[in-house]
Amino acid sequence: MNLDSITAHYREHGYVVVPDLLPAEIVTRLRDVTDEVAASAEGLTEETPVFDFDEPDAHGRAAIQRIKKPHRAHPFYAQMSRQPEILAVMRAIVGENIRLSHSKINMKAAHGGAALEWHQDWAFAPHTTMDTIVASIMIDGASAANGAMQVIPGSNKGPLYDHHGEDGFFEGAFDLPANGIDPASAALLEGPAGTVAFHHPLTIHGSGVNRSGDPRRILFLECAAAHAYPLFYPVDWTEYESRMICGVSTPDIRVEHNIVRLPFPSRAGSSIYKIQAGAKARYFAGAA
Ligand SMILES: O=C(O)CCC(=O)C(=O)O
Repeated sequence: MNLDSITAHYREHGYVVVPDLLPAEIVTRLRDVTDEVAASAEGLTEETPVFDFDEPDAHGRAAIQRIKKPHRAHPFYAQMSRQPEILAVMRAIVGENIRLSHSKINMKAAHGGAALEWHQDWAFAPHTTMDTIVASIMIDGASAANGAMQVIPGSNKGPLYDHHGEDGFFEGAFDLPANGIDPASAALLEGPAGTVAFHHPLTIHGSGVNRSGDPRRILFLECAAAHAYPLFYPVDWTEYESRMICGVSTPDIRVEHNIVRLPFPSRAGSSIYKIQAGAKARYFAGAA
């Protein structure tokens, strides 16, 4: 796929899947570094600043659910956020000046892993403009069997759906059929290891549990144009500046007229897994 067809697909459908974007040696290194970082969690079951875990099994062993902020956990992940092939796509979509907002690796262990219910990232992370984008880098091949992400094509055109429960608390998920959306219309973001998918902040997405015998690990790089200021967390300017990954920073922000509904009040902090634990909408978990 060339850059024009990548951006055209993204703009029309709210996502694009690009196989073979990354050099083979980078894909191998990504898998090796992730194995190495994951090995450092051996024997742990309780949350640490780097790891979240699934519920322990009958033997008291807990699989890693998430590596938090991997760009801080290993320099290779920081390097990944500046990978030229990924930046080329993001620059074509959100502009030349880009900041890493957040990174994470969601792990779905073989025969397990947590489902993530349908949601839009804009409900969690509104900015002053919608010039934000997420790159999902498949560390392992992703398929229907191992809980690949699914997206609703065209949902990037809006609207923003209500991710709050009846009691007014943020639940980080919503019910598709109740909002007239057929989950069967979803597209699967599948591909071999090294495939990179990009999605828009309004694109509805989610994923099921891993029914296969192999892990499903995805590195997510959540990025924003330097002119898009986050509306949902306090900024430490020095730390904020340290996350510039392309071009130059600016204190001049742009403001667009977009619907913003802050992810508050919240009972569960910032982890989507914990936030969705209280959600009524249970499409993927219900299907497990
Ligand atoms: O890991 C996945 O399949 C989906 C991740 C996601 O949507 C999230 O963490 O916000």
